[in-house]
Amino acid sequence: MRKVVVGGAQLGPNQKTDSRARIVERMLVLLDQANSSGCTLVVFPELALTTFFPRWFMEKQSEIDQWFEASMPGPDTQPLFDRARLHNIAISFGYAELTPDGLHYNTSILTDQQGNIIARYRKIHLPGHSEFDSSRDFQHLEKRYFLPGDLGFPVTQAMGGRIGMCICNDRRWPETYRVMGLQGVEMILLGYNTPSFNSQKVTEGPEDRLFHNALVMQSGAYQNSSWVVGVAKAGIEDGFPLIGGSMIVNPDGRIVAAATTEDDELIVHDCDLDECNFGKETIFNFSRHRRIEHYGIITSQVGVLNGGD
Ligand code: CDV
Repeated sequence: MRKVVVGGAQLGPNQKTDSRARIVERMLVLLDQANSSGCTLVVFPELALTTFFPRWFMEKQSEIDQWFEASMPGPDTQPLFDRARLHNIAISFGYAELTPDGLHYNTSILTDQQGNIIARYRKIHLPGHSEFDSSRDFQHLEKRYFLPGDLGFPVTQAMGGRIGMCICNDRRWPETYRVMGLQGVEMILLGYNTPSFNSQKVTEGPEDRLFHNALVMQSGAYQNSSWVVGVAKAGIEDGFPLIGGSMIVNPDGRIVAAATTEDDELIVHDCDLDECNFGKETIFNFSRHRRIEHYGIITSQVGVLNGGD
């Protein structure tokens, strides 16, 4: 048995006017709760430290950069690392990263239980658009503010197993899970900020969004025989609703813990990484069953080619 007691630390909304310090205080409360529940790993959402600022159109780089962290930890985030170390809890959270070279990424990090950053992931599937779109009720300007991640989908030896990360829209793409699956991933940490409505299709509301959320995480877990820890930033942020639906999914694709609110809420499950073994050795034994001679177009072709012949 390789046990990791995982806390999924869903955050309620962060408003534009909330300071980093105030948001970190709420994260510390969740960390303390996680400690009381015996957690050894706590996962926070995408862009945990700020509002989901890509919903706003900005032109001035100085205005954009105020949402980014130039150092991690920085003065506002150091208390998170200190509290996690005190509790002997590894943490993972998302934030907007400004590198020393001036590059902008939508990033997640993972620490060890001593508060050292041991893995970093930069979001690869950036949804949305790069220019103001007057047809939308709200913007989704990730393509404007972030570069696509340049680190691939790394899987790291941590917590006695193989841990990977991805961010929000990545969870909708089977390639995300499979690239980590091929590195033997046993637990995927995944934060998200998902608007409750599709700004381009008014009929797609929260019920559909929650359904798709569960569908992709459950299938990704099952098809790669890996735990998936999906954690939302939820609730009404800057007047725009985000879904909750945080969940922990086991390697069989079943939801074993689920959030019930759209607020700060901790979900906990005692995960045994050895539960990944059965699927990886049988139906999803990749080395026995994959037929890569037929998969070439997955990496040589981006869009759909007409005809297919
Ligand atoms: N933050 C995200 O990546 N959100 C997307 C929205 C645009 C649908 C998501 O896939 O949830």
